[in-house]
Amino acid sequence: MTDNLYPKLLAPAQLGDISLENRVVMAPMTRSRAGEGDVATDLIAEYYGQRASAGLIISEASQISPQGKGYPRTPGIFSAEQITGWRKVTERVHSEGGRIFLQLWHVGRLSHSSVQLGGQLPVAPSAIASDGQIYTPTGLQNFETPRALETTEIPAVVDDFRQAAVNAKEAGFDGVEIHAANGYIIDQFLRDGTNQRTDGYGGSIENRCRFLKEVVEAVIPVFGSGRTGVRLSPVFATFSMSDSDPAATFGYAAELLGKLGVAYLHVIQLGDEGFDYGALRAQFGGTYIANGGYSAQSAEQAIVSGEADFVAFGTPFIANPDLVARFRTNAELASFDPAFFYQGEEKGFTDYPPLASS
Ligand code: 8OZ
Repeated sequence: MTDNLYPKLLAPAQLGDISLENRVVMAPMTRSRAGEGDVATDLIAEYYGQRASAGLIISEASQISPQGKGYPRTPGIFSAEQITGWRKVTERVHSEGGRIFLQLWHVGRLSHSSVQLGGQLPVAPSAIASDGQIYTPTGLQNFETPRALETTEIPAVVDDFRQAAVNAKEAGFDGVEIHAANGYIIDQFLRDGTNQRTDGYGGSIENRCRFLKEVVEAVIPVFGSGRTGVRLSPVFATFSMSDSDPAATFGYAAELLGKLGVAYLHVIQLGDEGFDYGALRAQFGGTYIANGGYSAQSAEQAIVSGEADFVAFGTPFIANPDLVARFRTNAELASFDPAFFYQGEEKGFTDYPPLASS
């Protein structure tokens, strides 16, 4: 064993209410291997169990309701069978000494009537379609123009987030992360490119942040603020996402989340020349998880310099279940095969060996 080159990254640390073995977080990654009924399977339990040496695992996004689903084979967290499936995952991770949060997800407009109950249109803050196409059971299709939620319908969607958190607790998760990033429903409310509402949920930044606020306020009592995190992606531009003033919109959101006292803010730091993530972090004022293209070395540097408290790694965890051990021994990292990101069952999923047996 070589000297520990990453003494901060690999040291135990407190995140909200929980003690973590290290500051390496496994980022949420959709892998599209859920079973019948969008249930997490034994294979999924195996996959997360293999990665339990991460300080914290954040699960792949899990739809909070049938309406919140947009893609084939993503695991849900609303049915009894889904709770049972996820319980196998949490038991496996805990038996390996790990910690795992569930990511709560509603796709909003990034869905298709062919995957919605009764063939209904997907819902969103406003009736504005994303450019591009979506995978459906019958192949790639153009995104449809969603139906704008009535003001009176919004409390039920907020309550779906709360109930999903209750279900996550029943399934044995250590906490939840609210997915407010990557162009899904909360992000659609936050940004003025997708939110043109004229009620209390649109217009001003305060109004556009109201849905996020209500979701966070509904979820916090379930696990406590020390076990409730939020993920944002201020400059994510896929799926026609845009905002006229990301610094102001996300600055306000970060300050709001700081006041609400969530356990952490997890930020996908794309395009860092154009956006001041340091300012965002200061506006939040709490524990900050940085994500996006970090190496062990740059992660250590980010923690030492005070740029981040924890660093989330996504794709490095795909082919390196023992990523933390590899960092510790400065071992080479295996590379993943993107052909198996979203398909392949065990192939490209649970068949990447840890170093000792490779
Ligand atoms: C890749 C494919 C499908 C969904 C995200 C939940 O971007 C996702 C996702 C990623 O946050």
